[in-house]
Amino acid sequence: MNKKLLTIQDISCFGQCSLTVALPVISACGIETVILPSAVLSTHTCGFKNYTFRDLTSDISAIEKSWLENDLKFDAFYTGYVCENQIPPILSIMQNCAAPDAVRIVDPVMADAGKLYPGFSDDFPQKMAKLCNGADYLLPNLTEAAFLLGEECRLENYDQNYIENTIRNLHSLGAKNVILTGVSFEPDQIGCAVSDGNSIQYDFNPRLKRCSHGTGDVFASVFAGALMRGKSPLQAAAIAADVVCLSINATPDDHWYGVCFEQVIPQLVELLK
Ligand code: PXL
Repeated sequence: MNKKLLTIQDISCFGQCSLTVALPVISACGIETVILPSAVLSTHTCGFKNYTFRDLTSDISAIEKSWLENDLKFDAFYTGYVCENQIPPILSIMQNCAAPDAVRIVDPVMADAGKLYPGFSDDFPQKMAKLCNGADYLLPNLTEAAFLLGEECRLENYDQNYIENTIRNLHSLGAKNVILTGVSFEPDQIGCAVSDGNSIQYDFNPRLKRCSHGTGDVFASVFAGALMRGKSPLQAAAIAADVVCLSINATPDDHWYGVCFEQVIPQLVELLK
């Protein structure tokens, strides 16, 4: 049967992130992609000035009601950038609109490089932690992991012990599998750690000079699509990391606000074969 994935995150009209990445990427993976916009912004919030922000929290319950009345159910949920008061209504949709054995993929989008994104209050990470409880796949970067755990953020000079401790603590929030991104033990390599709660496997790629906005959304979207196509979590993470590297390499140096993932959709399709 045709699998349906519901993704819940914002529409940043301009900026190559969130739904403008997730919808094309997951569709290219051959998965029917249903969207629920958490907010509509003129641009994303990092580096643009005077962005508009329409919070769509008050629409969510009515959308859920409509879906329930039409008996619409989803095989997977993938959440990204959501607003302060959306965790309870999102948990309600994930409970009430789930097909049997539906999986929950949670990317706790809220921070990077040691800082919360503009507009999130200091208690947002605690709210986000509630969405992580019950996630089948939790995909934080190192900064988000530290915020979720209420710990000091360490972005360098850490060892494997620190990473594996962090992963154990993330499982304690109630996540079944943890995919921790931005992990680096060597200056010229970066990658992710994939844990099922028993063992941890790593996937590394060469570190590229440029670090770009939107790469987390490309990673999570490819991961979600590849997983739905039957790849293992480690395979899905490795394909996602490859697509991120290809996207960065396809992006001109002066293109600062996102990555040109559109250029590498043919390679994504190949990697899924
Ligand atoms: O790429 C993550 C993201 C998603 N949505 C919005 C953002 C960001 C990161 O800055 O601002 C609105």
